[in-house]
Amino acid sequence: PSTIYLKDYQVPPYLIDKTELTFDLDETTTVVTSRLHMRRNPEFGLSTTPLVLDSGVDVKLIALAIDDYTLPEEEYRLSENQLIISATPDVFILTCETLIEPQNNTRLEGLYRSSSMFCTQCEAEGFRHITFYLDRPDVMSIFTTTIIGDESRYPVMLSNGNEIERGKTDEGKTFVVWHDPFPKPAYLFALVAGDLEVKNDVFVTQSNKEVKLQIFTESHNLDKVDYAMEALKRSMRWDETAYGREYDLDIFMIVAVDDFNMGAMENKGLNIFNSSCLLASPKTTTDDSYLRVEAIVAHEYFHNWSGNRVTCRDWFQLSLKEGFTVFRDQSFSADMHSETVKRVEDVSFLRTAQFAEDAGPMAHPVRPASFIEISNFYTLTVYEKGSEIVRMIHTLLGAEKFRAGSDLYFERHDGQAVTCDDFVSAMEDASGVDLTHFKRWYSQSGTPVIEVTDEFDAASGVYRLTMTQHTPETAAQPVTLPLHIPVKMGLLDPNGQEISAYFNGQESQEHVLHLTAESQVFEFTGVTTQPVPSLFRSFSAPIKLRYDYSSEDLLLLMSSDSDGFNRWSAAQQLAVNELTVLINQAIAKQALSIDSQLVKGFKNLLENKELDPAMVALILALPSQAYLSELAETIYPAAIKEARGFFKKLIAKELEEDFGRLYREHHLEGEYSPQAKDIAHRSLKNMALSYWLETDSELAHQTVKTQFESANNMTDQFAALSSAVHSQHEDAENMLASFYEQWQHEPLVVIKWLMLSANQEAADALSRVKGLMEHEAFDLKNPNKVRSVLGGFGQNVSGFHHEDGSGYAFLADQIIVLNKLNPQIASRLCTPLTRWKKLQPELGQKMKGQLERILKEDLSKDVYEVISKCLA
Ligand code: B3K
Ligand code: ZN
Repeated sequence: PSTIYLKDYQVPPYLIDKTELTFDLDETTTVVTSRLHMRRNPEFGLSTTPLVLDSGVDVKLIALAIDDYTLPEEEYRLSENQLIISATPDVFILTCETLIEPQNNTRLEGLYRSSSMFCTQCEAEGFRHITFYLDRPDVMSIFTTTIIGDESRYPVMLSNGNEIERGKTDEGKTFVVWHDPFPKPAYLFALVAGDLEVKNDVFVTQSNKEVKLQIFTESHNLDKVDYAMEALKRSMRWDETAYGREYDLDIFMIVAVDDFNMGAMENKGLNIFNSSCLLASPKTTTDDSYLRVEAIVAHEYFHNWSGNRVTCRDWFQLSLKEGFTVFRDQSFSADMHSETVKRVEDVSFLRTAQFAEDAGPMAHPVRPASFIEISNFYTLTVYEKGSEIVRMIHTLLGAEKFRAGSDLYFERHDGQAVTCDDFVSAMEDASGVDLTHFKRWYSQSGTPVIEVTDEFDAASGVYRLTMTQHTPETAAQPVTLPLHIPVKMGLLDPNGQEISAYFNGQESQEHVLHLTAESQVFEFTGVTTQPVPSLFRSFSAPIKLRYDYSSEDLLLLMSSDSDGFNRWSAAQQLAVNELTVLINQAIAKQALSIDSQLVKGFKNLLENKELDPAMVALILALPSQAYLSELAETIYPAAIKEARGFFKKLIAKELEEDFGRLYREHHLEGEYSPQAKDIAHRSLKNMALSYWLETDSELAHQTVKTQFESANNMTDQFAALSSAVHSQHEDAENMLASFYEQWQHEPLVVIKWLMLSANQEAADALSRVKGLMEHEAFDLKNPNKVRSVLGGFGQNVSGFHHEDGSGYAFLADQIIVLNKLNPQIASRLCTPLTRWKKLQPELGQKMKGQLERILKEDLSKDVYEVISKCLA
């Protein structure tokens, strides 16, 4: 497989002004006819360049014509992934008839079947599996789509834009014509056909335009779309107020499908969602999933401007739309609920998963310089770190100038396919802030490490912070350079009061420092006592901080910092410090013991009734297995697990009474609602329960069962079940079985059950997971189920990291099978194997052996890229 480079970008030699598509849908072969109104691109220069269209192996060519001239075979060349026509006029219509077999499409890209319906997924390069095309985002075209199908099977036939015509064909089939007035790249094309029910609503935009809103699902799911509909309306309103962005078509549609490779897709006017990211009801959906539905509905809707009206020039610019849109959806969720809670959740995820990616063999800049398979670059780096870059621009410019920048960006580039540089230029031009140095964040990978030391001179009242930055080198990036890093910070006195100090002549309790050099000194005056620095408030940059905080410092920050994020972060740091001691004892096979300061911090925390229960719950959550693995120099999975288990029990025993009390205080009676206040109580109650269960309390053991049996909502029921499973409750097996019994007809609950079951720690974890794959509920062709079982297993320490290597071999077997069936899913499943170099050597070598075994197979580009980079 070959590597594609950003530096080789060229404008397209041809343009497609109009695209007319006809789909004749059928159970066996679907006929696609395209009429492409093409011309040579004047910007390209050379006027003799052949026309090279992208094609998929699965597309069968039937007829090809330029204007009215049917091309004989000697006038074109067809290879595995291209159709080449050497001579064309300057302006012409290319007509092409192709056959595809959506029912055999297990890759779930292009046109495919999901249960009884037809649906599409074209981003990034799926359209070429439908017909021959210039399948690249800088070719934007006006689409008109005719869908022909049997009315009784496909009463609903949808595509982008507005329905402009409907009628019967001579054979008695129904046809529907859709027209989308906005030029778009092929990756935003969508088609859906099926026997679907619809929920209708209306949104009136800020300029008083009525927009018809429709959510389509299979009939048994129609009762679960109300929440998504409300979330959609909130998103539409928010984008008007926060960004001045109004919706632009007369209709906005969303369709839920069960088989989908990722979360959802922002096709123009016709979003397609994985049903797990759209459907919600109190009895079947947890609070987390409610919030996820809201965030994803918002994310896809926001793409209408950040992605669709202004799109990407090429796929290296993916973060232009994804980083920005993640930033937008994070801000939206923060506004709808709690800003601090949202920030903690996002940062915790970033530090765990994106940092690990940035330190591993697939590390790449937010704007990658090369790839083999673009599907592999829909990553945490492009999305989450990309969002952090936009957030830093927001911090550097301030809210008002940032808004001016985004207004200018949308105005300047509406209808265009542009680059990350264009985005930054708009921000600079509207604000007058120079972001030249800052832009390095887009091209340099790796997580910067910031070392901070300080000195205080009581006599002069001067406090100095010395900051040094360094980004780790990698093979692909032998030299790394200093970045422009915004450091939001403040100082606390020993009583936890904010110190008002002078920096650069300005007196303030909070400062934004600009760390731009490799090493810099920042001097504060008017400081009367030795302060404790509160650094990188709200996580003002995606970095790793090294400052030698004592446990007392951390306890002070934890209880008193005015920045809620840093209160949480201090608690995490203290927990990490203490867990590290325990992990090292476990590695050395010593008895575990610690005189924990964190317990004292927790004690104070639990006595403070003023605090947001959601924040208390987050602070109580111990650093995860995954986060501790990311932090470790060498990962000892079993030692980390042992240390976490020991620590949790220790805390639970010390604070047993508090956890029992918290449980009762935060238990809600009455009807379920997914509003922030109630979610907060449930999260603290269930966190308390999970600790309480770690004690020998008979009452706790009884409580978990009662909650499991009598909860009126999935959050509480599933929390009880998970806690029982993770604490190895004696009834855990029975509870799992009865949960399946109760919910076997709800696929979205079944995937949660599969995940928890696969995740269950046990000596025979592997054979249990093999059993799950044989279970009636499992289906290898359904990505949600595969992710649940194999993803869940990848987090199972005793099963996946079994010392005999059987867990790794099993995952490798599954990757090899899925590589043929669905390369995108197969490639994602490789992630746990990408950490082999950091694993304790005996395990790392076993993992490596499996990577080498996979590499010997006939691999898709997707899997090849990941595995070969792991072994490089
Ligand atoms: N843009 C899509 C992701 C497409 C992934 C293609 N492999 C969803 C999103 O980010 O909104
Ligand atoms: Zn997106």
